[in-house]
Amino acid sequence: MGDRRQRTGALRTSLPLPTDPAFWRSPVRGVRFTAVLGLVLLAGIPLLFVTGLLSYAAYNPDLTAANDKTPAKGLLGFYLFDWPTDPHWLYRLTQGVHVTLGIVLVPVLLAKLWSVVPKLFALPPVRSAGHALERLSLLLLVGGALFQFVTGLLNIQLEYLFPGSFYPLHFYGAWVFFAAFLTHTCLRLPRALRVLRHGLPTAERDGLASPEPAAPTVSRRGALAVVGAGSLLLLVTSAGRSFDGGLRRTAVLTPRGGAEPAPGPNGFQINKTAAKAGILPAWTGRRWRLTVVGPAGEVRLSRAELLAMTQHSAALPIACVEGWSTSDQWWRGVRLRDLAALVGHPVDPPGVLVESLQRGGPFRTVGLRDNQVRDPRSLLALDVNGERLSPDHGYPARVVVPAAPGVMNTKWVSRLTFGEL
Ligand SMILES: Nc1nc2c(c(=O)[nH]1)N[C@H]1C(S)=C(S)[C@@H](COP(=O)(O)O)O[C@H]1N2
Ligand SMILES: [Mo]
Repeated sequence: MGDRRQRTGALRTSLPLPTDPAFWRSPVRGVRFTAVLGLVLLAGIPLLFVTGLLSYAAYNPDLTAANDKTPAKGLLGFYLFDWPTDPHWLYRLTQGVHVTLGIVLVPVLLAKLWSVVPKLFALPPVRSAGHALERLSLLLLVGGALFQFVTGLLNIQLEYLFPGSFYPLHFYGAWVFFAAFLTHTCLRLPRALRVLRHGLPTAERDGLASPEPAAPTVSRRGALAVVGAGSLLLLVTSAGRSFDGGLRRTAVLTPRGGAEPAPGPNGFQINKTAAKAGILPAWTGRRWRLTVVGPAGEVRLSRAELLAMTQHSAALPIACVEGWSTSDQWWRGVRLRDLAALVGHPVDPPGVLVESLQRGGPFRTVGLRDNQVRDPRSLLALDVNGERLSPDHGYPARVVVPAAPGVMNTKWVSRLTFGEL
């Protein structure tokens, strides 16, 4: 014992190395602190995983190649199902939870990683084959966690940083991370619960608590409170972007928070403006026609002709994959199923391929499933909130579908092809 103290003492006066347990001096570290944070993540991360999988299902990726951002998914798509149209706020809820929870868990994740960092440097690096395997699973766990949180946060903060490639990165990353997370939970949960209930057996060193702790500046409970306060702060500065008006103003930390872009009926949030999407005013003027295609042939309709058809209203939100959403807007226009009837599908219309005037970009075309086309609230909207659509919200016409991700509400529609997906 005396030997050891001398040795570490000598090391520290020359060069304190992170591989020396005494290098880590915070008195906050310890298996209890780590276990509490671990349990919070145990509650949160499965919910992140499930809402993330739902987000992928909501794109209806099996319907058409246009919807599928991870075509090589193979068996990982085993759980896919037809995304419903009820309740109409479904995606607003699942994706709002996914993104907001991801933001809120950041302090917990960082604190958890901080609490176990001495183990990263512990010597010897590998004690046995089992230990080697465990460390490998930790590499996937820590790497996976950082990867998922960083790609998710970058995607919501800098929208188009990795257009298209975000989906495969985040989807495959999720499976790797969750597999490692499950393994880790099976290995560590019993011990974490035991420690929280009965404390650590006195003879045991946990490898986390500092052998020579510095004088405390904060208690463990205080440190947990700081982490909790950080999460709470992130919650109250980001959750508001799933609402309108005053609540949205509280979301000062994330895009689509703060004030609405403009006053008036068309003043709600815009994902991509017409200018940004490269929509030229000449394409949307009087010469614009909607082409509708079905077994009975092709019909071309002007906006005036669409307005002369029976108009229907639906109160539906815009709910973006990036986690922001609007409350229900009053859309008015022609039912998708009425357009299907025009081209040879008088009853039980099939799905439809929607195309935009937009020349490129990942969202210029999307497939909608038959249940979405058949829903009487699914519209080719011409007006919103009692006014004609603004250019940025998709003038001359856009699709709105209940419960669907914003991505499926194609703006500046040019062509609807029923039945061919
Ligand atoms: N043609 C086209 N339609 C589009 C998009 C786009 O980039 N191009 N973005 C989609 C996305 S990601 C969202 S969230 C909604 C946003 O609709 P809004 O701008 O009217 O709020 O439009 C969708 N429709
Ligand atoms: Mo979106």
